[in-house]
Amino acid sequence: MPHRHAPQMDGRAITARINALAAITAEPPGLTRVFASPEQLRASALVLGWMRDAGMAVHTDAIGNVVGRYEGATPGAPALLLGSHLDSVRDAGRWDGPLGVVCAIACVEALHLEQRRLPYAIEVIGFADEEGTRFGATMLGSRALTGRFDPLLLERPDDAGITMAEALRSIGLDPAAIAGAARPAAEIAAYLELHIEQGPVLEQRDLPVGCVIAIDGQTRLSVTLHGMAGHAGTVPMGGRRQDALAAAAACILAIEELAGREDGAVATVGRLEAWPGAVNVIAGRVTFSVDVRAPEDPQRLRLVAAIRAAILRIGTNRGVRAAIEQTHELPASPCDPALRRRIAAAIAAEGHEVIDLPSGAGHDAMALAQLVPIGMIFVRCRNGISHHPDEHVATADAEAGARVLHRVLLGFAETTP
Ligand code: HGY
Ligand code: MN
Ligand code: MN
Repeated sequence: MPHRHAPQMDGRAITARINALAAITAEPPGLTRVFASPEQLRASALVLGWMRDAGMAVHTDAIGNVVGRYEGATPGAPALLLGSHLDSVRDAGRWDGPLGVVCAIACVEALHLEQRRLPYAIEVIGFADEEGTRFGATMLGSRALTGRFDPLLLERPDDAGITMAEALRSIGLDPAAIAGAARPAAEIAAYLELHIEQGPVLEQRDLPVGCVIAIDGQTRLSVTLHGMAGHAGTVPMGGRRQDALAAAAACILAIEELAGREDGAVATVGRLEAWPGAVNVIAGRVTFSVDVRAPEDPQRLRLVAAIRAAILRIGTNRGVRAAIEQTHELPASPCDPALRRRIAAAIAAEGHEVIDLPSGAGHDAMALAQLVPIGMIFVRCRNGISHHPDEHVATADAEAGARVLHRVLLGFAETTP
C-alpha cells in the first residue's frame, strides 16, 4: 500500500495540510473563507502548489475552481473527478471540504511516485463555492463545472452590496466567461467525493469510514414579512400591531412543528434580519431563511408547500404581508450502485466493517450527480460536529479515508466498469 512511498498519505501529513488551509481566513481566530475573496485566492494558490508537487498539470477555471489533472495510461482519456470544496461557512470547522481535496491529492501523489497510470485520467477539483455563505446560492463551482450555473446570480449582492460579478472581477475572473467552465459529460467517467460525515453514525458504530447511499434533496427559501414599524411604547398589544418579528417567531415555530412530523425530513431557520432592529421600535420588516431537506423528493416538496401555506396563514392572521422566494433547490441524489460496490470493496479490503449511510448534508456531488455517476466516502468526525470550530477528524481516520479512496482508484486499474 502507498503509505511507504507517499508521505502525503500519512494522516499527520493530511492533518498538517488541513491546518495550513485553516490558517487562511478572513475572520481570525475563526475560520471563514468565502467565494471570490482574497482568502479564496490564497487557499487556491496553496492547493495548486500541492497539486503540482503531486505530478498534476494545474489550472484555475472560469469560476475559480482549482483543477489538477493526472493523465491516464492513454492521454486524453475520460477522467475520474475527485475533490470537494475549499470555501467554508462562517466560523467553520476546518475539515468540511478540504479533507476531500487533500486526500485526493495524496492519492495522486501515491500514484505519481509509483509511476502508475490508470485507464482513466484523474482530476482533483477544489470547488470555489459549495456553502453559499457569501451570496446565498450554493454549489456555484460545481454548478459551473456541470454547465448549470445560473447567470442571473451574477447580480446578487453580498451583505456589503458587492455583486457576484464585481466580486469575481475583483479576483481577476471574468463573469462573462463562466460558461467556459462547463465540462462535457463525455470527459468525465465518474465523480468521487470523500467528506466528513458531519453526523454521529460512524462514531456510534466505532468505524472510521462509511459508504454513502444518497444525498438528501434540499430547498432553500428566503421569506420577507412586511408589517408596520411603530413605537414600542404607544402601540397597544393585539390587533393594532403588525409586528413582523412576532409574526416571524410564529412562523419559525410552525416550521419546526411541521418538519418534526416528517420522518427523516429537517427544516431550519438559520438566519434572520429585523428592520429597523431598534429596541424601542416594533419591527416593520423581517427577512429569514428556510432550509428544508428530505431523503425523498415528494416528501420534501409536500413539506415545502405546507411551510409556505403556514407562513401565508400566519401573515394574514397578523396583518403582515409575506413574500416567499425560493433561492435554491437540488433533488435527492442517489449514489451510483457500481461506485458504491467499489467503495464497499475498498473499505472491506482495508479491514473495516462496511456500512451504508445517507447524507443529510449537501455536497458538490449533488451537482455532479446531474451529469455523471457519483460516489461518496464518509470519514468519521468527533461527536458528529460540523459547521463549528470544534469539528475534528482523528489523524488515523483521515489516513483511513485516504487509503480507502486510493484503493478505489487502484480498483479502476484492475477492472474498468
Ligand atoms: O448545507 C450543507 O448541507 C452543506 O454543508 N453545504
Ligand atoms: Mn458544509
Ligand atoms: Mn461540505
